[in-house]
Amino acid sequence: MRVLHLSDTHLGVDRYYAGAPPGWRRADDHLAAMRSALRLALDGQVDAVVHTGDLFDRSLPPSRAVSEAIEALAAVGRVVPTVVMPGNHDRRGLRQHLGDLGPGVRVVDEPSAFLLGTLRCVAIPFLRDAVDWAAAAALLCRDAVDLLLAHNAFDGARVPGFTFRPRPGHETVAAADVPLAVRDILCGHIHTRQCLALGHARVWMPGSTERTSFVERRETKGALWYDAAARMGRWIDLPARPMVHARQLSDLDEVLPGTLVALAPDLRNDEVAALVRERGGWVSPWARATPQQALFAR
Ligand SMILES: [Mn+2]
Repeated sequence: MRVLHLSDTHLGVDRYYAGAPPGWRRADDHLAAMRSALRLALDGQVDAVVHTGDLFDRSLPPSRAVSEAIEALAAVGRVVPTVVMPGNHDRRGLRQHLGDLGPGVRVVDEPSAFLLGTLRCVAIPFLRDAVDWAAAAALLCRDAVDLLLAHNAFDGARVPGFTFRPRPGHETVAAADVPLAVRDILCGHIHTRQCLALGHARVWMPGSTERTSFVERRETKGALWYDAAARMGRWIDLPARPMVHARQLSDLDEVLPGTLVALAPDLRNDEVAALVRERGGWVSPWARATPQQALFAR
């Protein structure tokens, strides 16, 4: 069976970009990224879809994001069996938002074991303490398991400037917490794409489908195409919003249309504003307050 694995779509991001053109929403980027990942399933290139959490950016998502998620998941569920589970951002669970999406979509709010097509799957939604994670895994993986679905950090997972390591009371799962029956783990949570060798298991992390912050500006975004029979995975690259950190005015020369730009605090506001106006972009009036806030050059 061929599985499309996507994660961390963070639908409904509603950060406010002051100065943006009317109707411009960063949430549209996240929706477009999820739709382009799911297109592979709609085009018949896989036999199942798994979404491993942080479907929404917030535990109480905007109603528009909920209806967009329902539409996208129901459509893919009519084509192939689909599983979706909560991440730490969906901490109130997903069923209350998604309701019943039909027989093709399984919404997993609690640790559970089930068949996905012919695959024996165990799904463990985000748990705050690795001790609870290990207990749930031990309980559910007593028999043979083809795939484990997770939304926790694992020992050795990396994001820019940080490597996750287990410690008491922490969410990071150690190799010893993974039952021996488990070989491949499809995991969300970590927004940086990577495949981690963890004792007898491998942890596949496709990362977020869209950049959620400037920390991710150098990362390629997309999904994972996983062949369960061959136990082989392949990264799928998909377009994401370009992001650039501008430290000097000349850095803006290289900026492609559609780029979100974070400005170094010492850049002169009037010079930046003139340049952006010339290019038909916009500057957030509080673009200078923190490096996270941006201008958008179209
Ligand atoms: Mn996330």
